[in-house]
Amino acid sequence: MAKKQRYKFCFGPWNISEGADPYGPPTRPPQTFDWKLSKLKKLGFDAMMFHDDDAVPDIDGKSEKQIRNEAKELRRTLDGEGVAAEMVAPRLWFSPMTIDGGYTSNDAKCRRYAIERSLRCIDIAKILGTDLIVLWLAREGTYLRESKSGKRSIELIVEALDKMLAHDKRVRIAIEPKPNEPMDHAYIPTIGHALAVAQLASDPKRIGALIETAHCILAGLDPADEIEFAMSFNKLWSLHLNDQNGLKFDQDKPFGSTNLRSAFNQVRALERNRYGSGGEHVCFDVHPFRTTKIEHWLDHLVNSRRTFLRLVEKARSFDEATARKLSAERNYQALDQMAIEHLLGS
Ligand code: GLO
Ligand code: MG
Repeated sequence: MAKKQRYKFCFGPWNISEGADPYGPPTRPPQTFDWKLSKLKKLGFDAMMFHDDDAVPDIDGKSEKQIRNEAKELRRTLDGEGVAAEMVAPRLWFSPMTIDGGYTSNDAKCRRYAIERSLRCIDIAKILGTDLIVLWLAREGTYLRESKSGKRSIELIVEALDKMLAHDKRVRIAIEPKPNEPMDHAYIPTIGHALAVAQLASDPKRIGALIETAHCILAGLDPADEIEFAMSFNKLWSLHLNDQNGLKFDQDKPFGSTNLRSAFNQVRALERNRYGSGGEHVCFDVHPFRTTKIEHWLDHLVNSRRTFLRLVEKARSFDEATARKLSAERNYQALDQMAIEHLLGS
């Protein structure tokens, strides 16, 4: 395995999913949170990602005090297992209050709900010992172009970010862009948009990004370039590795499942720029195939981590000097074959 392993790995409880899709019911029974947590360390993972209501179920019906108490209880459980909380994300796409979006809803009451919920999410994160909030802005976009104003929506997103930044002086917000699904178009579709919006906020230093492989591909962009773009600004604070076959629904396939060469280049980008040296985690936002049997339920996580570590070896043993020489000679044909041979092995 890799000679010096600096990577820390994590997944979320939603990554051990039951196989439901818009056309059919679950194919596996739900597993308890405690079961998922008990597996985490054994599989070689260090931390868990949380939605606010993964941490405090039925959060909307609970008082601030109840929310804090339950978060404290979870913190004790996590400490007992030696598992860290990587981040907490407000789930702003489930409630009847977020049907038309959260921060950009056309209904002021719903916008207030979204902000309040985000502030509670920050309280939970603090109790769980992380300063990182992830915003996947699922419904901040339009189904219908005439229904919202693009400029007003950005103002509303910035207002929400500012309220969150003011709520806790230490909190950092990583925006997870995705161009579509569930919306036709999202207002923050790429890392470039996320980092541009950060500049409008009251404290741009505390707004960064999370890159997900599948989301880059859905935007028609190269995940390795997106990684290097964010890292040029020191803004890559988290990472959702997975895979995606072309422009369709978000597939969340195991890392490297569709395009091994692209997976190699993502890992090479992380290696070159020392991702993880500031404590950042490698998270796998992957799902089991719908066909997966109960006894193989965790294999997509184990396999993604294994593929990642094997690609770390491939990145470290890639002949960078020869690659530089071939690039200088503009012999891209030879460089292409060299990359292919390297991945194929001897
Ligand atoms: C969906 C997203 C989702 C987020 C998660 C954390 O497309 O990738 O899984 O990563 O909700 O906010
Ligand atoms: Mg994700």
